[in-house]
Amino acid sequence: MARRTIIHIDLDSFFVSVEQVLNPELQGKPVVVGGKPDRRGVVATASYEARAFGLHSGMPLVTAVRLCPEAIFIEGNFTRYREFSQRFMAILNEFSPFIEPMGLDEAYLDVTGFESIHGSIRQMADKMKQRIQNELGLYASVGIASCKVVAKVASELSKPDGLIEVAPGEERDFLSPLPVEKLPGVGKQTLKVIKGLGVHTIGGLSRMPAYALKSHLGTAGEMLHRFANGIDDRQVLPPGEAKSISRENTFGEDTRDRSFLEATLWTQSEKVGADLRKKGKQAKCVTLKLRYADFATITRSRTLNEGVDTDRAIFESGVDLLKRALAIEVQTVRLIGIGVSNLVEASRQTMLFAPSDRKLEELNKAIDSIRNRHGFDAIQTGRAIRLKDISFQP
Ligand code: TTP
Ligand code: MG
Repeated sequence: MARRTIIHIDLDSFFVSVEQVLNPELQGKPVVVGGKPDRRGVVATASYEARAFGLHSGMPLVTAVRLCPEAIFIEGNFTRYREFSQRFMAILNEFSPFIEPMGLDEAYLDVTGFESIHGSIRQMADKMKQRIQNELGLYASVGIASCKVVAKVASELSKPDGLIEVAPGEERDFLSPLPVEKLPGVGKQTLKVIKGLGVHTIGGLSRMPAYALKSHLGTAGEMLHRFANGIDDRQVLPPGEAKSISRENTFGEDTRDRSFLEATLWTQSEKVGADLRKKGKQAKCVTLKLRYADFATITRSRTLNEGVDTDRAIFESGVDLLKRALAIEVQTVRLIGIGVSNLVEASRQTMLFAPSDRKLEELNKAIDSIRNRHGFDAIQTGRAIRLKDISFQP
């Protein structure tokens, strides 16, 4: 994948800071948004002055008042926060159209190549911070790196009012000494497992064999291993851009007929593949969904090393997942579906593929173009013949 530059930006103590902007008397004081301390409830956020007393998001208010009796407790007003959030996102939008908001006060921006406009990405980030401060009165922290996970860790580490830029090639060295809980994706349960393996730093995690993490944590383990090594090819996805594409069908009658299930899967794979190619994307994850006669619904996913966009590749992963699922389940199937996710830009290096893959790609393109002109049913491909009496939604 070509080198990218990603910014992660997150406002400091967001809810509290908005309250402090609207009521300057609160500035410089320990302030908590979350509710009155005489009620049950938790801290939504605490000002940095209150954090110095050990207060943090999620802490019961009764604990917060015990640790910091002089704190000022505010109920909060979500409408106000949403309005500040919209103004924050509007400022970011002026810097890059490639922006993925995460909640109200945080976003990723793809700013690859934007240094020419601003001198450097760091200067660009400084301008963003300055405008947010001038126009909203809020402070933001920024991480700049070659991928999302490193940018996110960098902005967290820089808080408050900070900026950390991790140079390309320095990702691993940057992450390595940090405690493993700083890595996004490491929640409470995962942390227990990882510490049980004697690992305490992100560097320690990066040196574990990937298969060992997989055996303890499943596919999440593989992802964390990549993250710990500073590898993360997740794209910055503006809202509205599909994060997954899928098709599913419920049968009139439950079945375990393997060739019928596979034929259905094939037709679904063709539709998913066509959507994927239309968007110019490839998928790095294929998910099979099954609902059994008793309505129990399962999904089984496979993560792929390379992005795929051919019908065949999607189908083959799906069939393999189907075989495994049916091997351990005796019930008949009511619903089958297939989806793809973890979408990446389609690489334009088709010439590097094996000739047989190239042929497949060309075949898919030819079929796509006939179907675009004459409708999906204009062509029936081999496996789908078994389905001739069944009509599908497009
Ligand atoms: P965060 O960005 O996680 O926290 P923050 O902005 O308050 O502080 P900082 O980024 O400087 O560490 O969350 C943004 C807002 O979301 C936060 O102001 C309040 C709200 N929130 C909750 O309501 N409950 C929570 O558990 C968390 C973590 C946040
Ligand atoms: Mg924040």
